[in-house]
Amino acid sequence: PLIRFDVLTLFPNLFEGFLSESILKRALERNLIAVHRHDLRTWASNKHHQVDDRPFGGGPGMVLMAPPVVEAVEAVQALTAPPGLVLAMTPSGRRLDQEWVRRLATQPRLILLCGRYEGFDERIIELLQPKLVSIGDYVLSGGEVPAMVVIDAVSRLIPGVLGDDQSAAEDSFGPEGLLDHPHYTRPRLYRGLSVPEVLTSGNHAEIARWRREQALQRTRQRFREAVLPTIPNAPYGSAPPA
Ligand code: 6GU
Repeated sequence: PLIRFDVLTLFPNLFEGFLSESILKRALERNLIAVHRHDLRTWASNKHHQVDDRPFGGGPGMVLMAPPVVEAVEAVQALTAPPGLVLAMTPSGRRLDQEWVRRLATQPRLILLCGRYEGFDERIIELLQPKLVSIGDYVLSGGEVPAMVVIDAVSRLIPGVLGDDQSAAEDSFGPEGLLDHPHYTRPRLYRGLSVPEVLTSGNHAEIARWRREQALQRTRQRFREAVLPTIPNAPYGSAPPA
């Protein structure tokens, strides 16, 4: 495989459907990628197979304990070389973007550590020095969905994973950082809405020009939307504060 993912999680079954359909399924079958799941509970040492505990200092929720997690990562890294880059999935991490995804796709091996509950015991972070990854500014109940996001986004950049009729090069956030242009397929007319004439003209230079202009417009529009909401809950496009 061109890249190997090792996922450490309390819920390995959550990945079942994700890995057994469509693009990921095909990439696994063709040995372009490998995904190995490891149940963190395997490394629980105490008699209750406990991997989480109440926070020192009080407060709600449970904290993932350092010993099982650190030992799990070390054991998984020792399975095969190279040790791999460790990514800990946490909402307090650095926000994942396409540029980071492209860099991750150059790695031979990624170790994805999925948290649950209130978070990781901080000594896990100190001892393993993982890269902390968030997929956006909202809170999920665990790192499994974010780990799937990383596996999906990275895998589709691995040569051969996307079919001939697919392409990563023309996606949103390509080299120029532009959003993708609009797409149309049959039928030509649907509920009074027609396909822009240029797309059926056969003029490929004109089509390329139109698509680029649309991509630029969309990117400008989204940039305007992104900077405006200085007023809490102000609708997008409303007047900026004086
Ligand atoms: Cl990586 N984990 C959790 N639990 N919530 C998140 C996240 C990660 N990224 C955004 N929200």
